[in-house]
Amino acid sequence: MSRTLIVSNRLPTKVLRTDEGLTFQPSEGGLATGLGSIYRQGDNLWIGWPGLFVQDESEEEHIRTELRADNMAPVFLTENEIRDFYEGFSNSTLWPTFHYFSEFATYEQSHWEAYVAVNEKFCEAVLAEAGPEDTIWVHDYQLLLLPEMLRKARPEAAIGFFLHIPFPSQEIIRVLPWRSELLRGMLGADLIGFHTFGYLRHFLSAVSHLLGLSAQNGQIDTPTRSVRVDAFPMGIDYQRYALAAASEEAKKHVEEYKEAMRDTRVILSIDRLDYTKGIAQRLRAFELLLQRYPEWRGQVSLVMLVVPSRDQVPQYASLKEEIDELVGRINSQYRTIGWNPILYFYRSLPLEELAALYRLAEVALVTPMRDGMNLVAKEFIASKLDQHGVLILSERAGAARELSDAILINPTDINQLVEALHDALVMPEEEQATRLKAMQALVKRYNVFSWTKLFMNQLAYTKMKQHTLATE
Ligand code: GDG
Repeated sequence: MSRTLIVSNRLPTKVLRTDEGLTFQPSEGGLATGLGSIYRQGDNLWIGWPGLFVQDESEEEHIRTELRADNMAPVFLTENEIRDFYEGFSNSTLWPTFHYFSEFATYEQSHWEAYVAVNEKFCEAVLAEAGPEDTIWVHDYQLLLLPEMLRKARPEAAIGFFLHIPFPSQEIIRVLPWRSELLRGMLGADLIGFHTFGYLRHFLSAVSHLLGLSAQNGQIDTPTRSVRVDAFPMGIDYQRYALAAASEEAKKHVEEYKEAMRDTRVILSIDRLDYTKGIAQRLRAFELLLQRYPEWRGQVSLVMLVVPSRDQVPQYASLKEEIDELVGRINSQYRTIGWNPILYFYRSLPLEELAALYRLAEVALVTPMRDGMNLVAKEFIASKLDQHGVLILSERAGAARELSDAILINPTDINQLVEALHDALVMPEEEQATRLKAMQALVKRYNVFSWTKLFMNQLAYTKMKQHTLATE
């Protein structure tokens, strides 16, 4: 019997050490939901880091057994590995580089060595589980070397790789001292997926310029094998967000919020703390809106949820300070006794409250500098049951390729952002409904389940074709 193994840096369950002992908390991320239908089936398995440092072997065994019961297998990482592989190479070298923030990138040989070593550790964990017939689906930028490592050990295995972040222009990639190793690492897969055709084109150009490999019709020919590349824009679990927004609980929250905010209109902003998300630029645009259009003072508030993330990386800590300062300055300048311009939350909220915010907001302001896809934009669309609401979306988010009925903006053009905010606030209801309906049809159809299916079917097809060619 062949199985499917999903491999990602983090498992869809987070293990926490509390006073009562270890607790196992399922993650609610989009990937966990989308792949839930796969890894929970039969003997399938999800392999990844469970999010804590183990103290001894008995704790390891305990975690291993608990996770096994839910079709997961842990890869244990040490504090040094998290520092050098995760915070170091993954989040201080690859993340800024792939998001066009090369000025933030560090190039540390020791981080690179940790990255290689941790990818090897993952490779061993996968090999300990994988049979020759199994399908292996590797996820994201923390594991770029893994496909090739697996290929060396299992030349016949079906290996897929999906990149969740942008793939940048080859001019940017070539700055990396380890560019060829990284590209070769990815090419160990049979199928490589990206969110958009733009990222795919960048990848093909990098492979051609840096490795001298040619590509035709979505196929790269290496000296020994051919590798398929394609775009698979990731979707969300549409029903989950539509149902959460429709729930009595969300309705109750919305009524509470409205009363507390005295019916002030709401512009919503939701992100992880990250310099790629354009949070500070968004605050400056909101400030300029209040300056340029004083009629909105007292009428509109920006509800801004920033979820803590990667606070061990220096740029994230200074971004947090910048946001705190901007919010403080804008609020102190414009607030009145009864009105707060910005309602800023630095924490994460449970899904029901998130759904209530999506339902309440008239405008969603999704303006990343760069974003692989951006699922928040799609979740907002799915939550708008009454088809009343406007999405302002950065043209540099992968989601902009599909959501062309949003108000698309260039996030560095602050004037355009201010005008988009004003336009959104005065947009006739009929136009809002027309735009939302078109986007809802798309987000509903191309959901996370169809995304998973498309990728897995394409991988199976690629494998079958390779096999047919080899036996001809
Ligand atoms: C990476 C890529 C790509 C946020 N706050 C809360 C909360 N969230 C959830 C959202 C959404 C998810 O977190 C964020 O997903 P994004 O796609 O917006 O962004 P990244 O985390 O950067 O994800 C990105 C994605 O991978 C998938 O390929 O789209 O481009 O960077 O689902 O709802 N969830 C809860 N409480 C919160 O406070 N429960």
